[in-house]
Amino acid sequence: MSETKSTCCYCGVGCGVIIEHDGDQITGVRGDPDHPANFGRLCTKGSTLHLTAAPETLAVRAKVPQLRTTRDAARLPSDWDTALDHVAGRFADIIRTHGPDAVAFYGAGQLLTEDYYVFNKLAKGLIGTNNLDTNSRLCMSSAVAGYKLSLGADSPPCSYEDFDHAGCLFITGSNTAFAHPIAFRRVEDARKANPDMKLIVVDPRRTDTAEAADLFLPILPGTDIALYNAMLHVMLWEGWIDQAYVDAHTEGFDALKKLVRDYSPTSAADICGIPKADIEKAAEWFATSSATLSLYCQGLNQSSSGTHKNSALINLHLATGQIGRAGAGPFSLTGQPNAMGGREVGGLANLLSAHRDLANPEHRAEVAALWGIDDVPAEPGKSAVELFEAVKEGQIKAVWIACTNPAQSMPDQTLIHEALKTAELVVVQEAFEHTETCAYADVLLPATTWGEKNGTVTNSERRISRVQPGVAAPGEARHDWAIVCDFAQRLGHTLGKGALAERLFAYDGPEAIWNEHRESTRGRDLDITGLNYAMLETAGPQQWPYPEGATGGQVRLYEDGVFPTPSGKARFVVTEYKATAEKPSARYPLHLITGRLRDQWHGMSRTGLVARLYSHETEPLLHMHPDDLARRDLGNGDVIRVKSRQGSVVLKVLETDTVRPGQCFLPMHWGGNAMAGTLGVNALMPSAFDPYSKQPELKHAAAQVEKVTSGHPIVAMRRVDVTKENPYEVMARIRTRLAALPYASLTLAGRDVPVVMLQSRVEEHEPELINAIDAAFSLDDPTQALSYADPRRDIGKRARIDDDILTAVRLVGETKAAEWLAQLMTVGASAAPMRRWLLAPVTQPPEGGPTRGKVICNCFDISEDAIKAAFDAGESIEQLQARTKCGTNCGSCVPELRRLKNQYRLPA
Ligand SMILES: Nc1nc2c(c(=O)[nH]1)N[C@H]1C(S)=C(S)[C@@H](COP(=O)(O)OP(=O)(O)OC[C@H]3O[C@@H](n4cnc5c(=O)[nH]c(N)nc54)[C@H](O)[C@@H]3O)O[C@H]1N2
Ligand SMILES: Nc1nc2c(c(=O)[nH]1)N[C@H]1C(S)=C(S)[C@@H](COP(=O)(O)OP(=O)(O)OC[C@H]3O[C@@H](n4cnc5c(=O)[nH]c(N)nc54)[C@H](O)[C@@H]3O)O[C@H]1N2
Ligand code: SF4
Ligand SMILES: [Mo]
Repeated sequence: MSETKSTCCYCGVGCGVIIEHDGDQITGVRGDPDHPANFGRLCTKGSTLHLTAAPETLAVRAKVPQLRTTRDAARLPSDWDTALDHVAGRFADIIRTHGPDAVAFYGAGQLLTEDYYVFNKLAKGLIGTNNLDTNSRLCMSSAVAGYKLSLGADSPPCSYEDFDHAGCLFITGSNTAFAHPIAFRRVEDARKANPDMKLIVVDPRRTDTAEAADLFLPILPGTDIALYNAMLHVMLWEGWIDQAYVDAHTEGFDALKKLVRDYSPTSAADICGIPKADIEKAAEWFATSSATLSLYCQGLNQSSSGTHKNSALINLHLATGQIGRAGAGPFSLTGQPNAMGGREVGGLANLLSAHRDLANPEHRAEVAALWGIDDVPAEPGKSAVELFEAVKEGQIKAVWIACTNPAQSMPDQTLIHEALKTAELVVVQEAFEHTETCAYADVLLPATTWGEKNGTVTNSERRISRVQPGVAAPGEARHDWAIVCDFAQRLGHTLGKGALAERLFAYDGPEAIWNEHRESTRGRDLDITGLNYAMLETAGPQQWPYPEGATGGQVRLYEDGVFPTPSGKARFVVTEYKATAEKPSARYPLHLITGRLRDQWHGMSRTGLVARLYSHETEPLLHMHPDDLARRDLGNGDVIRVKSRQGSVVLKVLETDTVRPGQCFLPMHWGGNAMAGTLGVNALMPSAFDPYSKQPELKHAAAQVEKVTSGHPIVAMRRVDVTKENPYEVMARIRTRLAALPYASLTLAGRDVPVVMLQSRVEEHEPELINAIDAAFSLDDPTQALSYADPRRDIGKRARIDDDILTAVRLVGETKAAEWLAQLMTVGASAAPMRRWLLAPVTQPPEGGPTRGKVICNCFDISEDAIKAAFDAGESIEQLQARTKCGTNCGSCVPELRRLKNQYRLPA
């Protein structure tokens, strides 16, 4: 057995992990006690990383290049030479005929810095197009634009250790407890050490993060700017402005002062739907605390006024001098593990290497000189939404997608799917071949992924960590940077620029690429010329800037009050409040919000492989307030159709008072794979975007909800013994048989033994469809199954027991027992005592069989019912933890334990 130090491939907290392996197979993972982001801790996702690399997951890995030469043909296994020569030939043809802007690249903040760097150089340096954008456009581009507008550079000024020095923490548009769990553990620690610290949380929903707040502001969605402007209004009125700081280090305050006169707390209370007194209290705590740190994420960025939301918040820091000191500053949390690294190398259609701007001719000349080429194209490239629009319009003929799944994650999925159908050539560079986007690939290039890759990433606090391989690539998969460099040289030769391409892409490994990137930062705000790979390995991860000769990275920026603007002063931005692009109307009365679940990652290509990561939220569910359900005569668990102006999806409804009446919440993870028959959640989202950052408004849509009453419910489930069968192959088989269903939810359940779960409605009694489902669930042999049929009532049921364990069930027409049957199956208890009840219409077996509610503590498998029972019996959180260990490992569920103990009510 060996161990390799690396970094978690999920969120921007950037936790260090130690990969346990035998050289061939990853066997375990634990937190790296020496890593300064997490000091040994991991959340539910990080601590199950090894399960995403279990032997059976090889079934869904992309392992060999695949190719089809005509659209109607099936993709066939190929080899690297054939696949890359084919793509080089097609790219060269298109570039020669239509110019370099007829091709485009769409990447991701999950690529390593080295991968990103060569993609950028391929597009902007060799081909001569700036059509290189990434999913960071959906994620961080408003934060980038906000920092640059207000402070002059895209450099988050804070660090995690600032949590320990803050007197007031202002968390807005961030569900830190779910999306940056280990950062939230550090916030919890800081509050324990400093009980006087005030925590303010701004979120339309009562999230687990909000549950922990001293002051919770459940603003109406999209109304942030009105709130921040009103807070500034109060600060001015009360004399809480740090005038000396404003005078010495900022400009533009007068124009802003004029604007915020109109934002009285009374008018903002009305716009935001919160009490005036709470706005005043928030302003007081923010302005008068010893140090105020704000943490923010997609609740600000993913908005049609995302840039100004960022700037309106930064305005508050500048006006009160809450910046450039320990514990103070505007701290944008990055989403993806290398969202920051992508920005460093200029991986967006409007950026260039080392925080340079494409629009700046000097910057273009500097990069051209660094690369040894004549020039970098001046014409800005297309941003994500514009890029896919251009693909659909036929302006862009070939699109190369790497490390992202736009056929799930982009807004307006109808447009995206049409674009991918229209494109002349779609190249997909992926680690897992079961994503929605792979279905459109003409060429699928298999990439290595976490556990196999080698390079660096930068986390939210500007800290660069090494990513190192424990095991070899599966099949013929190659590293992303290597695929790009190989392709670049082939394309160069085809285009008659062979010598140039060979020179530009002559790297013998990721370190050579990183060293070139390092050189590009010399003298810039993110200067890392004092670092090298060996240092990152021996001295550990380091923060930038870290120029040559420095003895350490910089923990905090702007301590001297000098900002990277022409005048050296930070800028107040006049930020006017504008409503979300989509507003509820009589026809679409609900404000739909999207966001994240604790245990799933984006389109679920990785977390969706791990059965236990479904136990916290088992299936696609629309979260709705009880009043809204009652108004529509809906009950918890009813099947509904959600419609927006863009599209519709069918799923179940979850009754919850964590959203206010008039709003509803949909997790962003469920795509067309999990919600078969639909285009997934983002079928509903509009592609309106912020004018400065071009980041789409993925958080907000107007929606209506109606009950689906046609047809009969069907539930089918099957326990998969991974030593005999592959669960993902079982799911794939089921998926191919689902074509006849109008919609279906296809998920996993269970813990050590996965259970495949299908839920849908069949329009009428369709024996062929039901036979097909029975076949997929191993229920087609009547001699092997218990059955019950009442054709006149359209009820039919089957159950199968193998070795005294319930292994498969299918219920049509009447599905009351589905929940406890699933429980019985996942637990794998003896089916004998339940045998008489397996096909009965009972929500609970009379013997009091297993029902437990959702699993709250994933580490120790402890359910909501058990926790509620303990609290009902008078146990404290500490007593529960002492007895069951609940929440004592990764701690991800501690906020939820607190919520169950102490419910907070939202205003109507
Ligand atoms: N578990 C998990 N963690 C993740 C990820 C994941 O997929 N799963 N993805 C990572 C990535 S890439 C990202 S970008 C981050 C995202 O991290 P976050 O932004 O923290 O997560 P979200 O749940 O998308 O949105 C945060 C909150 O914004 C609130 N919100 C919605 N509209 C508004 C508004 O108008 N104003 C305010 N103030 N709040 C609003 C939502 O209710 C939600 O609770 O998470 C990272 N971490
Ligand atoms: N409605 C709504 N939509 C949203 C959001 C929201 O809040 N609401 N959030 C948006 C945000 S912030 C983000 S960041 C996006 C995320 O959206 P995506 O970028 O689509 O998210 P992932 O599913 O993480 O896609 C990454 C893909 O890369 C593959 N992969 C993993 N490792 C590697 C590797 O090393 N190399 C290669 N080549 N491939 C690899 C994975 O299998 C996966 O398919 O979603 C956005 N969409
Ligand atoms: S908080 Fe969780 S998901 Fe994020 S880096 Fe750490 S272990 Fe990974
Ligand atoms: Mo993101």
